[in-house]
Amino acid sequence: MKGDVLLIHPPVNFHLAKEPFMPSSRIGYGLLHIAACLLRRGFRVVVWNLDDAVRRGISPREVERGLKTINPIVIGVEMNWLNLSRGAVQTAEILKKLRPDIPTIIGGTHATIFSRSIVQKYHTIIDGVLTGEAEKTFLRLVENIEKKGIMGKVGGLVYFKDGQVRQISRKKDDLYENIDDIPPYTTKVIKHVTQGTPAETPFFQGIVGPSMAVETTRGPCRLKCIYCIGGRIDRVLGRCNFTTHSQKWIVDQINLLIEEGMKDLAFQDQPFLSGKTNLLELAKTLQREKIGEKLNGINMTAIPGILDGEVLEEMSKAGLTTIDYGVESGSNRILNLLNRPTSREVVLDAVKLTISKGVIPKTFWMTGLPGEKTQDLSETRDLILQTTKVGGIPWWITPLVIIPGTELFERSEDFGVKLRVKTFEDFTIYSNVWEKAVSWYPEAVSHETEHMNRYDILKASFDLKLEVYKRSGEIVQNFIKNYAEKVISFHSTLTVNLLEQIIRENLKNLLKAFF
Ligand code: B12
Ligand code: SF4
Repeated sequence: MKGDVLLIHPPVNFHLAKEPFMPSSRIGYGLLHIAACLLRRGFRVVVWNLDDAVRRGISPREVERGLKTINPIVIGVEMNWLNLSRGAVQTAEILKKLRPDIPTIIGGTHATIFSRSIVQKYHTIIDGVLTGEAEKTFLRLVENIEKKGIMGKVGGLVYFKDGQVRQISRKKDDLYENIDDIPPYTTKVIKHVTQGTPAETPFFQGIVGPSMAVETTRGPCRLKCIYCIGGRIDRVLGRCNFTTHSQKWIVDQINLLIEEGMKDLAFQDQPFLSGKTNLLELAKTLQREKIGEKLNGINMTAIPGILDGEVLEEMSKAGLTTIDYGVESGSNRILNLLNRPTSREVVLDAVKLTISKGVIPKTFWMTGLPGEKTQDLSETRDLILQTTKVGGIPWWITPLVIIPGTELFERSEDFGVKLRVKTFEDFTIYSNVWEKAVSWYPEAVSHETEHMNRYDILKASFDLKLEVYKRSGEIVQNFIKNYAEKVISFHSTLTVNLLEQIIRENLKNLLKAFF
């Protein structure tokens, strides 16, 4: 039998007095796919949701006790998201104190972007950052440690030696070219920190039930919206071409999670880019497998206007209940500047078409966009209100956070933007702030524009949220009166009461969400 490997989803911050303003309730499926690859090779893998454990009041002593029950040969700590930056480093620090002999490796999108700074500053507590997609490379690293006692020259590894940060370059073979070669992930690896028994909460709690994201695609998006990393993800994670999982792989993953208790599922990557034929096939496969009947709902993301009536109808019959539409702005001038392939007209048509097929269009909006002026904001306000009249539900209205690796981050000045948050240490602000009843977080606004300072950006999002919140009753009533029946006609698992509860709950949440 091979050795144990411990993978950790860290908390946002061990030392926050209250809940973090950007919670980290989900374990990334990237980490879980790494676990699946290790399991396939015969390693015993334990995943800890330390975020959940910290919320339940676990102490460092209990972490130590938990470690003794596993005795791993390597520990991997997830830093996929900016809000995990502080908590991942703190986790590594605790582990190094307890077990300096066990190599601790950090990985994930955010860690990859800042790998060199992280290693430079934290090399005494972190043995390396493993950059990019890591199913193959982490396995190689674990096997090297098991066989030779050293990490070895694994592609993408950033580490510290002889007073310098060093990096081993990645090769083509460092990732699975065919993503179907990566096994579906299981939540069974997620264990209780102290008892080592299966965790009570392996799933993220959605409004209706336990929910999980399922991977459908990998690789760079062909569209290049300036504020998004999607079109440039090849530079970060190392995969040069966009690729799609087979229908069989997706259904196997879904069925596995259903067996494990999942009730809600989300395709949050880019299935919408896989093309009409592929999406219709996916819909037919899900219908044949009766997936919709086994779940409360399926959610996916899409760009407004990219899905036609036939795809929407078939996906709805397959169980798709909601679509997340990133609308971002109601100003065509701004949409153009962002390189969004949409317009006000396209958005309105997409919302109408989507609800006509029984799928709830959730809309997402931002403020603080480059070039945005008062006139653009009033166009956004106008479009938000128009969409609510035709079946759209505003889900998030938040200030734009400029993420490293995006075109906007790298060419901020060309877009008239002044970044406030630039370095790894600057980004720890997203780990350091605790939640308030309303989302007023000037310290976490990432930038200022030619026309708006950070308070203007916050106020603009706040004003829009209030506009919607004030109309909550009206929005819910309009939806229930005109659209609930249509949604229920496609989805027998939903009821008017449930729809009302979900929409009300979210319109309340709108005031809280920052990013
Ligand atoms: C799908 C998706 C989601 C889904 C599911 C994510 C998941 N992986 O489980 C959901 C909806 C849950 C989600 C949520 C969020 N997301 Co998201 N998401 C994406 C998206 C579109 C695709 C990610 C993906 O699935 N890639 C494929 C998988 C397999 O790769 P991966 O998860 O990165 O994992 C690989 C490597 O990173 C690495 N790795 C990961 N973990 C570890 C750990 C170790 C130890 C090692 C060695 C390696 C390693 O190996 C993995 C396997 O190859 C990306 C954009 C993109 N195109 O990448 C944004 C992205 C990752 N998300 C982002 C953000 C900001 C968020 C949120 C904070 C948004 C919010 N405001 O709530 C939340 C955070 C959730 C949380 N836990 O706190 C940012 C992160 C930017 C940053 N610097 O932090 C991205 C890059 C998008 C963007 N805005 O630019 N997201
Ligand atoms: S926002 Fe969507 S469409 Fe635009 S680049 Fe990102 S993933 Fe692609």
